[in-house]
Amino acid sequence: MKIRTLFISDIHLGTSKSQPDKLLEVLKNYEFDRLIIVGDFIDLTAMKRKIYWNQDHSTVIQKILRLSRKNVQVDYILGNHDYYLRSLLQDGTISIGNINVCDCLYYETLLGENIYICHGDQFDGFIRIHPFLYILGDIAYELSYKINTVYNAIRNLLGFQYWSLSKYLKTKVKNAVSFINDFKFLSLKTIREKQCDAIMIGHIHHPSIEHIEEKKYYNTGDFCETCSFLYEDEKGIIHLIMMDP
Ligand SMILES: [Mn+2]
Repeated sequence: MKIRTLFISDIHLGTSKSQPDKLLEVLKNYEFDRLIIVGDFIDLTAMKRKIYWNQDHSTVIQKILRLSRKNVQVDYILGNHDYYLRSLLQDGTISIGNINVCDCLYYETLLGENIYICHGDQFDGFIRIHPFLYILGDIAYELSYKINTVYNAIRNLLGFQYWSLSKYLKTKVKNAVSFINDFKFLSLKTIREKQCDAIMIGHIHHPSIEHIEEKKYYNTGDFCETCSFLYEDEKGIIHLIMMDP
């Protein structure tokens, strides 16, 4: 299918939770002029502890490099899991091959909607105030993910449907501190400060397209659990797709 731009984030390559096979499916099924990676593409933070890598992880990178050498404009916005690359940035941007690496960018749709795009960890008060607790949370998340795999293997044996523990925990725990709402509130504040029509982030693995006070909030989701992404069609409309887990 021909589209204008594909927006993806939170692939977390290098970890076992990453689902590069799903992303490869998307890269195969869509033809696009521009690819915008909204952070946490390669999980360098997790790879410092433990590396998980298979052929699909390599193929994703090769495929994107190949696209960037052809006619596709590729932008790579850095997230908190690939922030090590931020030290490479000079004046906020650097090019690796044909890929433009940056911290944020402005994007205009065919309909003239002006979108400010960044990974979103900038709004994460939890990371800012408790960086150490955040790392602990990350480890707990990985652990819950493993427990979930075993639990679902049993459910599957008994003929039950897939159920996501970490998604459940995330909704419960983060709702308790109105985590997601804080994101939307800070996003709205940023839209006003940057004087644009919309904001697009990733980071919280919670895909959505929403109207907030006449502005728009887009979240690209992730390729770990929800396997979701956004795209702009050739008419300038942005769509959210959630694949089966
Ligand atoms: Mn992130």
